[in-house]
Amino acid sequence: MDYTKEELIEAYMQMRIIRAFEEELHREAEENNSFGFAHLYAGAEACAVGVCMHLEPTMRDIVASTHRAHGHFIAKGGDLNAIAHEIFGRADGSGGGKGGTMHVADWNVGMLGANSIIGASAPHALGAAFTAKYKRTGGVAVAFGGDGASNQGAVFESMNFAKAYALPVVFILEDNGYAESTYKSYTTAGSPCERAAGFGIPAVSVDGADFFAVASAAKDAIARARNGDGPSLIHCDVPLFFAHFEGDQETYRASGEVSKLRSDRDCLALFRAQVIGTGNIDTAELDRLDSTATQQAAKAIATAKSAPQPPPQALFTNVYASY
Ligand SMILES: Cc1ncc(C[n+]2csc(CCOP(=O)(O)OP(=O)(O)O)c2C)c(N)n1
Ligand SMILES: [Mg+2]
Repeated sequence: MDYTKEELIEAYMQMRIIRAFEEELHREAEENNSFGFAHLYAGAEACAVGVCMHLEPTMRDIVASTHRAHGHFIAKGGDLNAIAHEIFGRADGSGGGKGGTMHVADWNVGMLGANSIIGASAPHALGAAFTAKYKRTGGVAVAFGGDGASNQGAVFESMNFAKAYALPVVFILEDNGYAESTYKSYTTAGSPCERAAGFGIPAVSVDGADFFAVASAAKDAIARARNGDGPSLIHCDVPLFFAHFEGDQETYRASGEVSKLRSDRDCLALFRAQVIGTGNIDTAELDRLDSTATQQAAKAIATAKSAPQPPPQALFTNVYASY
């Protein structure tokens, strides 16, 4: 294996924390402990972690995210308590509790932010990549986006500009098959890699539930960007374990579809199967990480739920940017 034991443990722990956090949020939503209009990331953890493990947790390397952002935030090094507080609208949240689930961001670690405009992560990352090149920081920008987002014009404009200017940007297409309730065969022509090839952008398609496949493709793409060799695209086929949004009745899913995805395409189970037997890590060690992650996620959410909300005066701060 190309990774040290420490790297593997850290990757597994991050994936497990994202999963435990999302499962816990789902329970909260089912109990009507509302935290806004939320889109859970569970199922795609290998994508966020396999990519972000090659990035610095600083503003030098940027991640521009989507409406399904919790996994990207945590994988980029964002603090679990800060995101839990933000989601529940508490003063100690990463955005002072004023943004919530669809606006989680932490510029200290290079998490530019979630955003609810589908496809907007591509031009956001493009801008960050342009800055990195112009200022010669050596930084890389990553745009996460969904299969629905991949049909937006802004994404194509960004790919064109990125290639024309050889910008250090990597487009990660998290393809869960759906844009809201619509399956991709109703909306999408051609293939993501062929579209990228049209711009001369190197592209590869991987199993997004396979941490090692994502990590290896991301390592190459990020190295290419850092070396001045321009943009790349990675198409990751990912399962979506929850509905499009919390509260959605999922009438568009076939019966048994989600349980089959959970049993056949769980990145955590796959990771376990891949590392156990290599002599590097044993089951008991991973079990311990599972229970630590579950406790940490539950604690972060319980603490956030009883934490103070922002004071009324906070309405008047952070309204305008100052330069
Ligand atoms: C520009 C724009 N158009 C439409 C929407 C409404 N919308 C919200 S999520 C979504 C589907 C996005 O699908 P995809 O990019 O595949 O992401 P996923 O939810 O599957 O992770 C749409 C169309 C929006 N938020 N922004
Ligand atoms: Mg999708």
